[in-house]
Amino acid sequence: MDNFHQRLLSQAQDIWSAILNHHFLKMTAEGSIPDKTFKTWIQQDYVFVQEAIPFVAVLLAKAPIHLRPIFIQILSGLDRELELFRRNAAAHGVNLENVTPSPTCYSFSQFLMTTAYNSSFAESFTVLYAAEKAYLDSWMEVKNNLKIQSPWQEFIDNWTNEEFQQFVNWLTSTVNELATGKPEGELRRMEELFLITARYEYLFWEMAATEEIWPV
Ligand code: MP5
Repeated sequence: MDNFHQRLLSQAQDIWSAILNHHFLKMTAEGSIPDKTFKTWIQQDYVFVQEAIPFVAVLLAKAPIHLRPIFIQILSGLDRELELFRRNAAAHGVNLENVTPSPTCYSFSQFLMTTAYNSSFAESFTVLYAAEKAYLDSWMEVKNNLKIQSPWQEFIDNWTNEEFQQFVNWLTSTVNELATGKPEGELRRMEELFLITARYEYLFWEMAATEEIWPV
């Protein structure tokens, strides 16, 4: 199926436009984002990426054998990404030790693991696709509207570079392949998980922008 990803994206159109119009991204592009707000995102996304490793590892365990090599690459890419977080955190005085995951970060990470364990490979893969596509499009929005020399350039480059774009292209064609021949019930579950992931992506920017913490 060549266009299942279009069905996903068209179902998520309103959520996607809310993500791309989020003021966290606008402020980052304009350079008006308070340091403290951006640092909240660094801390929470560091935790999120740490938790994405077991999620991808469970996907690897469920993956058809010909996809294993690429899943191994994804895992080592995530490990390198943690290094990028640590380097930038050290340069900007951000403490990454003992970060308490915010309600949104915690709940999004739990959702990843629950999906990986309880859903089919195609369904879990759809969650990975949604999360990576949301980051590509979000950071592209920042890059295309950048008004300043950003102190956060390494993060912008990380999710907009050629290699990452190609990775998301691969995710797109693979989600289409996985959808091929699946019964409508499973396609609907893929769609539902895509929408939930997109909503979490919106919430993640909102969480950082409001510096969300547990109220009690
Ligand atoms: C990604 C991320 C991208 N780092 N954080 C959130 C909340 N969503 C998506 O995933 P990756 O694996 O860091 O490219």
